[in-house]
Amino acid sequence: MKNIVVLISGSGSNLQAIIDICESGKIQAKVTAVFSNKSDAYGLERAKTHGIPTHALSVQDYLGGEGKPDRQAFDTELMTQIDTYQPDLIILAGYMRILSPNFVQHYLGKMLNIHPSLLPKYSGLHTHQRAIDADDTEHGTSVHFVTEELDGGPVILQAKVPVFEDDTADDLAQRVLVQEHHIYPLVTKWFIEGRLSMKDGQAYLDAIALGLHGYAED
Ligand code: NHR
Ligand code: GAR
Repeated sequence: MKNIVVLISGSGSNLQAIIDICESGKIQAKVTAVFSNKSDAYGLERAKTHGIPTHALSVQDYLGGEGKPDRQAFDTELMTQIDTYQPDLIILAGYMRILSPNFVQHYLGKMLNIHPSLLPKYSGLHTHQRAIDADDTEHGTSVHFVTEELDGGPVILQAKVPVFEDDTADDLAQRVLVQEHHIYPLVTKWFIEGRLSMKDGQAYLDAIALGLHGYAED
C-alpha cells in the first residue's frame, strides 16, 4: 500500500476524487494525511469524514523580518510534518501557495499538481477569466509534475472543455472541475502503478517520453 499526502487550500473537490479512487480499491494507495494553509478549508472536513488526519498550518505563525511571511520557514515545517507520513506521492489539489525550491527538490519526481488551464497557456492565477478575456474557444486543465518553475513542470495529461459565449469565469471553472475529477485520479493511478516518472525535466509514461501537452498530444 502506497501513501499519498494531499495539500489543499480550499474546497477539496479534487481531494475527494482522490479519496474516492483510493477507497474504491482500484489503486493500492491511501490518503494518509491532508495539509492546508487555510484552517477553514472545506477540504479538511471532507478528510475528517473519511477518518484522514488533517493539519492546518498558518503562514501568520511563520513571520520573518518586518513581519513578512517567511516562506522558507513555513515550507520547512510543512516538509517536516509531511515526512512523518513517509509519503510516496504528494498531490497538490488547489494548493494556493508557491513552494520554495528546497521543498520542491525534496519531493522532486513525486509531487503532482493540477492547474486549471491548457499549459503552457495561462500559468499563474485567474486562468478562467484570462481564457474568457482572450476569446478562447477552448480551455481546460493540466496535471503536471511540480518543479521549481511555477506551473512549468512537464505536463502528464490534459482535458479540454469548450468555452461558450455567455460563460462567466465561474461557469468555466465548474466545467473544468468536472474534467479534473476524471483526469487527476487517472494520473494518480498511473503514478501508484509505477508507470510515471520524471527525468531531466521530462515526463515519461511506461518509459515513453510525453510531449508538450502530455499524453494526449495532438
Ligand atoms: N510551487 C512550485 N514551486 N511550482 C509549482 O508548479 C507550483 C507551486 C505551488 C503551487 C499550484 C499553482 C497553480 O496550479 C502550485 C504550483 C499558487 C500561486 C500563487 O501565485 C500560483 C500558482 C499555483 C498556486 N500564489 C500566491 C503566493 O504568493 C498566493 C495567492 C493567494 O493566496 O491567493 O504564494 O495555479
Ligand atoms: C481546481 O480547479 C484546481 O485546478 C485549481 O483550483 C481548483 C481547486 O478546486 N487550482 C489552482 O488554481 C491552483 N492555483 P478544489 O479545491 O475543489 O479541488
